[in-house]
Amino acid sequence: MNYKDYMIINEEVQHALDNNLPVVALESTIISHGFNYPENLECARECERIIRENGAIPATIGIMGGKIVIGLNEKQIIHFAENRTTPKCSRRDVAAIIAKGIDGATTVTTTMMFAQMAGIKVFATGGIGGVHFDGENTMDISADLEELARTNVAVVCSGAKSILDIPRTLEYLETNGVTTLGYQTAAFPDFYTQDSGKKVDYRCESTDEIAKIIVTKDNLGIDSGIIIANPIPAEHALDTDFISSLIQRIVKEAADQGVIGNKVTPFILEALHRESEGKSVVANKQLVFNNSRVASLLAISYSKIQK
Ligand code: PSU
Ligand code: MN
Repeated sequence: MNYKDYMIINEEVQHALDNNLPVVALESTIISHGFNYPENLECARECERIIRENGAIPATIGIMGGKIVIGLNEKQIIHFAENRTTPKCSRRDVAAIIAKGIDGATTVTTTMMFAQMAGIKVFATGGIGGVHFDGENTMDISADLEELARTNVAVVCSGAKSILDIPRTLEYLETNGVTTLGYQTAAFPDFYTQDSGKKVDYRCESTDEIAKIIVTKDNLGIDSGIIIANPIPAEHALDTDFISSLIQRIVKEAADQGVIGNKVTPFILEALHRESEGKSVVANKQLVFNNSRVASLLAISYSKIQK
């Protein structure tokens, strides 16, 4: 047996892959753990709609009944949206979840893994995981960073959330050879705002330019992901002081309550959505939509070069 025996690729996505058409991967942890119901469902549907509108084919990824599904259908997406207790599936969980025949919501890590297995090059999400505050003591460093260090998938995101230690996250990426590209920006965004105060490695003006870098990396045999940092649209960005003081308080609450491991990110997201009176939800949705759009353009640029 090989990995294909554990994978179901939907017909439309398979047809696209066979014919070098642009495909954009989407994750399912953002559905089960990133938003409440029914916003999670609306968001998942809207990302797919935007990808189609921009000329690419969406492939939302998740594990259902022990099978890796590439391109969840409407009913399957509803299943992830309704079942918010579906376990988060990171690299360490994959074999156990598949062998047990249960469901798993794919994170950035596992969506990258499965996208690569299926032959998908571009993935859109909100923000990557990273080094948590006090990570030098807790060792809470997202597996996303390790995956970015080894898997050849381009991740279009709005940087990393300011619930994370962004300078240390960027140091970690540098050590592991992961390039950060800014889409029409030189600043590394921090999710709710356009500028974390840190810089990306290279600013790019177009998705054609980005696709050329990806192809060059692959031709050189350099195995790693690439981060395409796409800032939240200005009109949806939150006030820096408002969001950073709220985050500081919530991160402290999480630590005081002893929240650890893979519960940390969902705990903080949920508290933020609740305590920002919905502002963070709107911002979060809008940046994911914008990332879906840019990922579609990038997938198109990439398939043009392949042809
Ligand atoms: N950032 C978000 N929303 C999310 C996540 C990150 O804005 O839902 C999810 C992604 O799936 C990411 C995961 O891969 O959280 C990181 O979790 P951890 O910190 O446990 O590695
Ligand atoms: Mn963690």
